[in-house]
Amino acid sequence: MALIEKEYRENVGIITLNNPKKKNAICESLANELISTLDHFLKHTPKVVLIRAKAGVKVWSAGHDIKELKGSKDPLEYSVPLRRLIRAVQKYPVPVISMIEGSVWGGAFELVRSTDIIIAGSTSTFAITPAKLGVPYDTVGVMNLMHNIATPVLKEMLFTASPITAKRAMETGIINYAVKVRELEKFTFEIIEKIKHNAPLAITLLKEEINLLSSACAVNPSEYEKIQAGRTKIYNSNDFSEGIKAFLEKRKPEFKGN
Ligand code: YXS
Repeated sequence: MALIEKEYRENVGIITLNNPKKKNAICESLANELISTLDHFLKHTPKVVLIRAKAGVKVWSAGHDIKELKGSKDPLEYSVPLRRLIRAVQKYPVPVISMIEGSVWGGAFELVRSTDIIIAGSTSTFAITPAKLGVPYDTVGVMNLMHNIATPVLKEMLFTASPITAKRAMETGIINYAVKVRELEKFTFEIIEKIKHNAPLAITLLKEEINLLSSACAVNPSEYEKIQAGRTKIYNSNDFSEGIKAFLEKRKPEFKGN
């Protein structure tokens, strides 16, 4: 069964997440379907791509498919589906807009943050949850999250793993707009119309420049290796396995710091 619906109309590619059974969790097949649909749309030279969920959902996406997380395996290394999907969005030659209804969790929050413009219904919420599951988030992911989120706000989101409202997200620059849910679709397509009538070559270059310059950062290699060694320890830790197990057993995790 297709985990997404795709539509192409008037130079806009529209991708609708459609895996309600798993609250649109980003499993390998959903990530692969999203990537191949992005590629497919390129054949029509789209001006904009929109990623959305079905109208009325309570959960836009529950984040990485926890059932695909395994203890003693790096959950976020370069080639995992979520990493490939986020790179595909960041390198996509036209603006990718995320239209949000419902709650956004974990890796789906990073996916949304990797899109270029984020328009949410006012009742949406956003949470980033490695601390809830004991996941050793990777440096690329942390960098993607850091883009223009004030450090104290990002630390609060990461350390508490609690959702923040669309209003707070807009006030802190995490998203572009929080609008009434009944106006969300109309408002989003008004923004899309404005982009569609501007110069595509200039927009493609601007997106590439912004993404390149905002991810430019010098890291001392030994410091980088130190972080990777720390990550290896964590994804081999009892806490990481406990985080996954607790979710699957529908109970609160008991982290012991080992
Ligand atoms: O019990 P069944 O088989 O019906 O399945 C349940 C859930 O297990 C399943 N489900 C998921 N399966 C895999 N991965 C997920 N992320 C996931 N989320 C949900 O969907 C079925 C319905 O879920 P249920 O009963 O909990 O629905 P609900 O409406 O009561 O609650 C919706 C949520 C989203 C509040 C709840 O499902 C939830 O808290 N999900 C986990 C959200 C989360 O922590 N996501 C982070 C995933 S890990 C990740 O993205 C990164 C690696 S990190 O952790 O680093 O950020």
